[in-house]
Amino acid sequence: MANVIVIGAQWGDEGKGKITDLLSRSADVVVRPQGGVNAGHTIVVQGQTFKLHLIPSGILYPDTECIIGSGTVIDPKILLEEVAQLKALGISIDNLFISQTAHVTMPYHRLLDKASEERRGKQKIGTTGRGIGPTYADKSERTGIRVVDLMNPDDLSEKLEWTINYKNVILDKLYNLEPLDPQEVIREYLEYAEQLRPHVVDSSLKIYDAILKRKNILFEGAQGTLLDLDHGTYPYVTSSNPIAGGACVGSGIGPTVIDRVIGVAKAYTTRVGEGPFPTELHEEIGQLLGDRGAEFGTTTGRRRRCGWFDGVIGRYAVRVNGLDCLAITKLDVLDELAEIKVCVAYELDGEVCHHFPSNSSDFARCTPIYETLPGWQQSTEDCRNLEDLPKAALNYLKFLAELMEVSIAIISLGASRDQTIIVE
Ligand code: 2SA
Ligand code: MG
Repeated sequence: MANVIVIGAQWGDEGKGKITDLLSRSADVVVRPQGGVNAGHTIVVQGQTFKLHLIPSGILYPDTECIIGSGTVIDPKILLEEVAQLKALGISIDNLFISQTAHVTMPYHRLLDKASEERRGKQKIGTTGRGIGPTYADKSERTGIRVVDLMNPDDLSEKLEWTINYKNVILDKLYNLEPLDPQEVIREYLEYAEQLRPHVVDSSLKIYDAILKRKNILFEGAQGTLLDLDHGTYPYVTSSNPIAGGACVGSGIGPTVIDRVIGVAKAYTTRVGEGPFPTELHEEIGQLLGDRGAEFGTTTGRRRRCGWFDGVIGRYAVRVNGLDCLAITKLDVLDELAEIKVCVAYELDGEVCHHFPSNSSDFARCTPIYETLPGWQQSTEDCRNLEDLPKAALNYLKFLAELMEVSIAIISLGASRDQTIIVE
């Protein structure tokens, strides 16, 4: 197992939750390096569904240490709700650790996220409205509140009073919104602080300690490559770095300790929120994928946009993440189709384009060039070995692997832990 990064190779929701849950079995430590409560991982264990936003999926294993890393942004209210949900199901959270240098999402972040989306009108990003962008903006602007500030009531009061008075000007003058009462927010957050305190650690040190002890560490990315702030479809991206490099930054460790990077991709493509999506299907088949794949946002319940597999994006994900292999999820969703298309290149202004264009306006003009493959029109849900798969399904996977020049190590055929084929 060694030290592995699991990354989303598309626009998020690739099924990283299930894959990390599987790999967590052999992990001693699971780290969530970036993102916040915008993420949503659905895990089904023995018929029970867990929806996790911030807490790494490893929490379901009692002996796995779970660390929310310093590159994350933490909404304590939602984190504590998640904790309560787990405790109610009898799951211990003694193995949960929170980085003291992670940033904290405050009520004004949520308000500003929603207000700025509204103000953008047609230019809106389609954020989850969870205050993610504004929290990371404050981090960059160096006015953020960190977990360590929460742990020190005097510091917190001083910092928050100043910050809330400043944010109130923006809320009032720019958005005509009610100002926040600094004292009320301080009181609320100090209460959260006391509940979180036993879990707060120096996360980089804790991870390094695990590295020195040669423990197996799993870095669980949130969102996906195309939502990366630097390398995604800007501005229709999230405000963190979901690519493999971001896992090092968000954990406070160096790249030399990483042994393997696994990309997770659906057997088709989905996207939630605004922004270009060349292989999007607006009609029947898109509807079918959405229905069969139950494509609704875990956090917001929004219907996800669906389309064919995009090999250009796949190759891009291999490149920017340095992927060693892929996990292909939701293959079973394609079971009914007579024909399946795969985007092998784009057409851009009359030219064939094999690489993902880093210029957003070029990307928005790309149209897909497809190859059509035969479907298998039989259920794959109960396949447990490669030999069980219909020939056309094997061909489809082989086609994807050759197109992206990467091996496929895991195939997922449903939400349960056992609906999985491990190839190598
Ligand atoms: P934000 O809220 O600032 O991070 O939104 C910016 C863009 O990032 C997208 N984004 C996501 N895309 C897919 N899945 C995500 N998590 C949830 C899920 C989403 C949900 O698992 O389903 O429930 O709607 C996620 N989080 C952020 C977002 O759609 C914007 O395009
Ligand atoms: Mg998700």
